[in-house]
Amino acid sequence: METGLRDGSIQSERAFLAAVILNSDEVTAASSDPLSELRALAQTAGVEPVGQMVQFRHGMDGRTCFGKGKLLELEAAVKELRVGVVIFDHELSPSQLRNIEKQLSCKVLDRSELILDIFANRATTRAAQLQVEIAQLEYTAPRLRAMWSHLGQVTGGSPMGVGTRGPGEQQLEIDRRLVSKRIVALKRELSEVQARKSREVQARCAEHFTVGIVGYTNAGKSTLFNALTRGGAFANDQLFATLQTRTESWSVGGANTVLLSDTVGFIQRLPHHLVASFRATLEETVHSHLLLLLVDSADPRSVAQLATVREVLDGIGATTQPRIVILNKVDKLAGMPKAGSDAPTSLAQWLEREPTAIAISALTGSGFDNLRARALESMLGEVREVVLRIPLRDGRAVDYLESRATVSARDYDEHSSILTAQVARRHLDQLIAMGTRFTVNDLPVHEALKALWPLPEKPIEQRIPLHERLVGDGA
Ligand SMILES: Nc1nc2c(ncn2[C@@H]2O[C@H](COP(=O)(O)OP(=O)(O)OP(=O)(O)O)[C@@H](O)[C@H]2O)c(=O)[nH]1
Ligand SMILES: [Mg+2]
Repeated sequence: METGLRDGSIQSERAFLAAVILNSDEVTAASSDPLSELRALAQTAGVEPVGQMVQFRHGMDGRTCFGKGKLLELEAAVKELRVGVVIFDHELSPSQLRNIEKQLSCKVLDRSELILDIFANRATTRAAQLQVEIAQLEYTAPRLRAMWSHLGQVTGGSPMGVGTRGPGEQQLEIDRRLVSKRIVALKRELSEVQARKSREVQARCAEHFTVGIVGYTNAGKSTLFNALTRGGAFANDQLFATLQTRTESWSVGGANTVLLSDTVGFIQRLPHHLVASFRATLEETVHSHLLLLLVDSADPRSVAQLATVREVLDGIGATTQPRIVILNKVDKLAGMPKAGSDAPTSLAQWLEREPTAIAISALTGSGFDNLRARALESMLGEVREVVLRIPLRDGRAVDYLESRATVSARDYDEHSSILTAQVARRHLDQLIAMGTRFTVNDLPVHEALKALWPLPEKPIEQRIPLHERLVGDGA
């Protein structure tokens, strides 16, 4: 079905950026350039920002966001600069959107629609496309409007650009019903794709030590990933260059190899529907044995960005594995003066704030040795020496251990192979999954596991695979 909603690539249009900054939002209000992120988002979407306007207020105007006088000012600017689209830095309600559009005779997008537009253009895998389309339909359906039919007068012909192939008024009711049906069908397909993906991720985590690179968009995750592995991830100075995770092996010293994953970047105020849809993409992150929290240490907004990353990780339930903060782009950091923000301006200041962080440059490779050493330490820290007793017939289990763990002694009795081995918990989990009947230190397996790796506190809810939580929770 063609809903007309996804044709909205706002390519090479003249855009005007607008924001209300609430007096309560001290950090943004104090920033010397509060619209810098919106500008980067707009450029990533392919439009040309030609002007911007900020109003400081105690609260948003319920009808039009901006106050009356400011809106008139905006209307004049839109005419004078021949603006094609006005983009607001927050979510607007459907009625606010309509009211502002009516007054400006010009297309209006909010921050969420802009981000969705970027995602729609970037999504290449089936899973990403499904996720984006669901989020778009859920977000846009209540906002379906007679798609700027009045714009003919302004552009002197048919309107161009985002959403202009949308339905007319009479179509709206029918379209809303079609949209609901479409969402149901897409969700069903997505849950199938995700169940498969989820099995893959869990199998990978059972067999290998897995490390996830996570961080704010544009922190340098893909650049680091490419530098440490044989690469293949798309890295670019754009927001949301990466929309799908990618996994390669990374040698952390000696014969030790881990699996490293590059992931989708986070952003502040990510549209609610998008977070829900992308949860499954973040499944890699939740299951990783170690998380590298990558920060662009030279970005004046980095402190808030790191806070956002931590919030998102907590929100998706990635709370049980160790996290290492990585200060990236230290090559850019040297003596950067930064006005109007409390961001650290030197490595020393950063380390005061994040004492256990590692400083690196993904571009020059500095700090990589340190990073490898810490990853290796984390990997080996998990290992315990145990004596395993495995039925003689179960050659497959013995082969598995010989190839994945370090076996230091082998013995036999009438019924069993007796192996002394250095194993990680995941090795034993894998033996259980293979149906092996074995003992650990002469104890029943589950009892031994509890003693060797006491469980971290973890709410039961977080053990439910993400895709199962996504399906049916409505968003
Ligand atoms: N100077 C400097 N630039 C870097 C460094 N690491 C990455 N970059 C640049 O930062 C930009 C973003 O890099 P990416 O690797 O695409 O960032 P990302 O975190 O994968 O971004 P998303 O996929 O959009 O979330 C690119 O232009 C990189 O060249 C670094 O250590 N120093
Ligand atoms: Mg990337």
